[in-house]
Amino acid sequence: MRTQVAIIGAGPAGLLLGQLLQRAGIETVILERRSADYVLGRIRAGVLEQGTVELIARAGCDARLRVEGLPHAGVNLCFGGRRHRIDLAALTAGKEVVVYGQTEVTRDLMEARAAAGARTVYEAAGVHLEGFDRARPVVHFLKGGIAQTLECDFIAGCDGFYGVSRQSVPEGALETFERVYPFGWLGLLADVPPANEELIYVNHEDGFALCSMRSPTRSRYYLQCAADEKVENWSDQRFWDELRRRLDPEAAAALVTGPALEKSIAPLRSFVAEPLRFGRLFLAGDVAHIVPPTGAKGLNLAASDVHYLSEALIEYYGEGSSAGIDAYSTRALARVWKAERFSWWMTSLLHHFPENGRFGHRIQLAELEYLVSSRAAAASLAENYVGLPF
Ligand code: FAS
Ligand code: PHB
Repeated sequence: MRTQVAIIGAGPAGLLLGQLLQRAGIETVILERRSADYVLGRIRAGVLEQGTVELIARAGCDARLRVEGLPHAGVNLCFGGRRHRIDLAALTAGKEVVVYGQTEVTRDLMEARAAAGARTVYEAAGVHLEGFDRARPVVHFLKGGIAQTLECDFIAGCDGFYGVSRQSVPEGALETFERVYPFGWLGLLADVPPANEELIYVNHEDGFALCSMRSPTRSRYYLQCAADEKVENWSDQRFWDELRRRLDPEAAAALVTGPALEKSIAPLRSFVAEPLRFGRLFLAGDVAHIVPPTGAKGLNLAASDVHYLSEALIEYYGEGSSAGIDAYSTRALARVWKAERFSWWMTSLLHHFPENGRFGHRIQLAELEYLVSSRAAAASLAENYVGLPF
């Protein structure tokens, strides 16, 4: 088998890159370890930056997003039992975010890829990368127990934090930076109307909470929990009671409860691997960086990398120039680190850190009061939340 760009991973990064390249006439093959249903079954991100929406549109996959996506011109901060709205649109000359689940983005991209007849090999096992430090990289894998070989010009490692691509980089060629947070997020998905039409981020002395949604009839909620917490310890009722306790009175009164469709705990970490290019291997998405979801940046950063990498590869094949691929790592990382900072800052501001004591909690409250009383401070939060320019 031969192609121009071999993509490892059919998550948002791999699928979006594949779609942008195929529309530019560049042939790709995606190798995905899991089944399509398994990939679609993972409940993850929910908020798209305007730049991500524009990229999905450039990929020709925004039809359903335009109809079902929920544009949000504001976001709410709740602390001391009071809720304050940050007017994103007013503070960013009209920019908004769109609430549209990662599952739906992935589904739209999968369907577009299949309709274009582009090849995705699901349940590809034992992926092994070879020769990306030379002109003719090769990817080996098993399909149905049969050994296969994919020759290509370039490999895009889009296989997530636990993927094989970053692990394939020679020892010492990679530098990593990491911060692991002493808590996790217990998430619950339910077919109940949202407690509020916009998101609410809560700083409560017993822990962070977030009210989000997937549609006017499907809600997504999160509670800060211990890093070693077990989801089995949380009945639906316990979750709803604790969430109600952390919300402001109006949201608590508006909270509609119901049976959980999904309940899971995600660990929180900040992580960056540098650089993002090794000869003819490029890293894009969670394979290269992880952010705590407090800033709603994970999926959007995957799209950011894909913006730069797709442009670079289209320039290479279209104009024979390697300027873009030579600059990819530096350009992508410049935006990655700004989103890492914002995600770390939102996490530090909104979560309960027992080790920081009462003084630490008062500093958080002082910063929150400053944010909701200073246009300059609110504008800084707003321009990062809607997404800095590419
Ligand atoms: P992904 O991990 O989505 O996709 C990588 C793909 O590669 C997967 O399909 C995997 O099966 C495949 N793969 C792995 N190893 C392979 C191999 N060896 N061979 C072939 N394929 C392989 N972001 C937010 O913005 N908001 C959130 O609320 C949020 N919640 C999250 C909750 C959890 C539990 C997790 C893990 C992440 C969350 N994220 C959130 C971040 C998430 O949305 C990621 O940023 C996003 O999925 C990144 O997309 P990809 O880079 O494509 O990686
Ligand atoms: C979500 O809807 O899953 C979501 C929204 C905003 C975040 C994190 C997760 O910051």
